[in-house]
Amino acid sequence: MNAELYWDAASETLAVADKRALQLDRLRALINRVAEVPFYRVWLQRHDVAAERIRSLDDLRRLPLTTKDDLRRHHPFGFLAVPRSQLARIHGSSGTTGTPTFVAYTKNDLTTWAELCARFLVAGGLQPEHTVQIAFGYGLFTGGFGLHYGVERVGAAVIPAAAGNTRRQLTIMRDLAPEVLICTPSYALTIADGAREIGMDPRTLPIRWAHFGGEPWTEDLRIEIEHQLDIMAFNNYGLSEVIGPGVSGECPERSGMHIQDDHFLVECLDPDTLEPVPEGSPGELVMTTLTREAMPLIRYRTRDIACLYSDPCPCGRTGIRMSRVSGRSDDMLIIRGVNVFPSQIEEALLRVEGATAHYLIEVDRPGIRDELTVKVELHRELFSDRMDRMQALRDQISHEIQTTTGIRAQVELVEPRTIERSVGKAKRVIDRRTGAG
Ligand code: DLL
Repeated sequence: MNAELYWDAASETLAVADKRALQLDRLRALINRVAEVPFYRVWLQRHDVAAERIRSLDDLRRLPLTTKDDLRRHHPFGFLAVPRSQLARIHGSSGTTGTPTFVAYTKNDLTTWAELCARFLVAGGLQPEHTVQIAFGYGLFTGGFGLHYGVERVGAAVIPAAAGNTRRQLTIMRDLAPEVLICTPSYALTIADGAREIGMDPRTLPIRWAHFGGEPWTEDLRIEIEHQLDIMAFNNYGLSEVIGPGVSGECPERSGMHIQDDHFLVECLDPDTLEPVPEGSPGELVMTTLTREAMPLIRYRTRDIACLYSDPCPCGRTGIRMSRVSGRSDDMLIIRGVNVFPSQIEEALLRVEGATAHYLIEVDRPGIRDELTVKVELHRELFSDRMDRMQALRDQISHEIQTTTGIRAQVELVEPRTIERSVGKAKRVIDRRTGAG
């Protein structure tokens, strides 16, 4: 085993049987810790569940699920398992849907968090001699600070550029020559666009590796960004309630993100029946934080839809892998009775030469029928006055969308730079049927 390929080889390659034993020990300790949280204490007493009666990991299914609404109902500190005096930091979830919730960390939680980020950063090529530009929001969002301390833990230099001000990002990149970029995938596209706007070829930027996360993206978008910036891009996943970034990340195989399952137990459930789905089938990820001190969560419903794979990975890491997140169960659009995820539309668009990854999905219901409109920016050179060419492109995109989703969509081709650029999480959907969006 080449220890340089790992940050913490012993933990990352822990034999599966040993990991199960560790998970079980940690689960029992967790049950004792959450007894400090009234929400869990009441439940455990009512169902007569105690740590010593947890005999196997399957007993996890006897424990309650926790939802975002539960967190909201006990806002702001109802889920704390330690006295407030022991808190070292408080972050907030981005509040993609509804009001934000707060997440608290002890000093040990912050150390664990940095370790977990270090693991996936090193798996994706980060070395102590590198310089890293972090273009995630700093502040309540967990992306900036979470990755910042992960990079420092590895011993690399951080440029805390934060999100936005694309011109300045480019100047920093040009002057300080970081090898690694960290941001959302949609912001990477904005950076590439910004470079072209000032007459710079984005492929000549010094960046060689990137770690993208914080929002769903497709494999086709990876290919597109890697081509535009001439980089190698890695995916990492996390959510504030569970810790932030660091829940899972890709290894050099890039065939799924290894969940750091010595710290997070993951289940994949049918979101309606809450029964486990077969391995490799899409379901909602449900996470139990095995080591969090300040705000441990049992069976937290992430709403993220993905598949799990437990077959061995050639990289030697034993963490179970998750697929890309295809969408959130609450982002899923139901259009004329058909379930459609924005990621399917992205996949369809990127199959068409000439279409860019800048798109907006609009859903209306003018009468009784749902209408789906997809606005797509075209590459400048393809935007033309020739009606027949534009019509052919529109038809092709519409055909791809129909093949992928089963839904016929109106396609509007729009000029370059008419769709608002993201500096963080991209907004892809406007749903006017509910008054939301
Ligand atoms: O976005 C944490 C994070 C920051 C992860 C930076 C990775 C990098 P929240 O703001 O609470 O936390 O949003 C969490 O974002 O439930 C997913 O729906 C989505 N998400 C995060 N990473 C990915 C990813 C951070 N790699 C929500 N692919 C999650 C798809 C992702 N979706």
